[in-house]
Amino acid sequence: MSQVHERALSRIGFTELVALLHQVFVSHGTSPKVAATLAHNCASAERDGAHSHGIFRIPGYVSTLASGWVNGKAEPVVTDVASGFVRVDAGNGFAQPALEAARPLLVEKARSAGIALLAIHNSHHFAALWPDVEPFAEEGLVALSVVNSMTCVVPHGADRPLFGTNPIAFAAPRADGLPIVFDLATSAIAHGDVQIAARKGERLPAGMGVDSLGQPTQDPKAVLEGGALLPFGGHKGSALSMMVELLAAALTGGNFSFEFNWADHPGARTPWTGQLLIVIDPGKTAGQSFAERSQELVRQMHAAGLRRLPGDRRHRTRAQSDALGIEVDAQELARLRELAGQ
Ligand code: NDP
Ligand code: PYC
Repeated sequence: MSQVHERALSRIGFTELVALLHQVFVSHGTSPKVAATLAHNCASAERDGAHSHGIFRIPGYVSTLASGWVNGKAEPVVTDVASGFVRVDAGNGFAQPALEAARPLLVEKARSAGIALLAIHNSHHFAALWPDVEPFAEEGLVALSVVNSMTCVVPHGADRPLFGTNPIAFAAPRADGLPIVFDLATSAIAHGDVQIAARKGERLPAGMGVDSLGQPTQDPKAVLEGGALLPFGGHKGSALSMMVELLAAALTGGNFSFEFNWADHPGARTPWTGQLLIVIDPGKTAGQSFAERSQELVRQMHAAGLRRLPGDRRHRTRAQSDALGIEVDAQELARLRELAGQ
């Protein structure tokens, strides 16, 4: 007989959740400025139902800060490298405050040159990637970002893990609607979702991972304990993951996913790598405006029968959260209050 465990759920407003998470981060060693950025990022993911990178990640942030692996008070150093190239040394801190520090210069360059690149290195990214690109599209720009993570993916045709789960996120404005945004791991499944499946006692879909002997498995624990993930789409996803390593690490000056060693920092969970953003001003496009062209593409996709665009589910969940409050597990919320010292 299967047992169903009922979870008690609570609701919390976005502003209240941001304030609670801010307190958690500050209590565990970040500066108030870094806390503000991370709290907003994490609460946004929870609000949008991006559960693998919402409050589920808080224990990982806390244990990482306690381990001394990351500098929660780092001050990013922004360098104006060339007409279309901005570099940030995140100072062994989080990537999002580095992006925030470089953002005004990046946008100024993108608007004047038509395109600009931001290379962040010496950084830790432990979050969803769409919050990094969506705001650019909200102000009429096209943005693409890649970040590499930690070795846990076997390149297609290889024998052992090397790549990270290496997500790619893209955002573009459109004339009559929310920006078009997608954000996807280049592994068949995000590492966070494997952890969630293991915690819930659920099996993975077929074709996502292998066990410690390299044999296909649908047991998330076998993947996490000595096993590995596979790229999505065989050689195609593997090539994209390789591209992410090159752009996010080699081009930025950050670590490849296999280059850092956190063994001396028990509790460390945040990959110490790099992140690349490319921002384009579509105002330079010839002919009809880009936003009208992207609207036309969406119209044709819907006319072809498409019901769900990437981002639709997230925005539906966001609307629900805005109307009713963000739905969170009551136990997890109580744990957050404890971590905040409340
Ligand atoms: P998903 O596979 O859940 O979704 C990928 C994208 O496809 C999303 O934009 C999603 O939109 C869209 N989508 C999903 N299903 C459909 C569908 N049926 N029809 C149309 N569109 C669809 O994401 P992943 O599991 O690959 O990644 C989850 C998160 O993990 C990402 O935010 C990623 O950035 C993060 N991550 C972060 C890493 C890091 O190092 N920081 C490493 C790896 C992953 P929607 O959101 O609306 O569902
Ligand atoms: O879910 O794969 C993932 C991930 C890695 C680093 C942060 N998230």
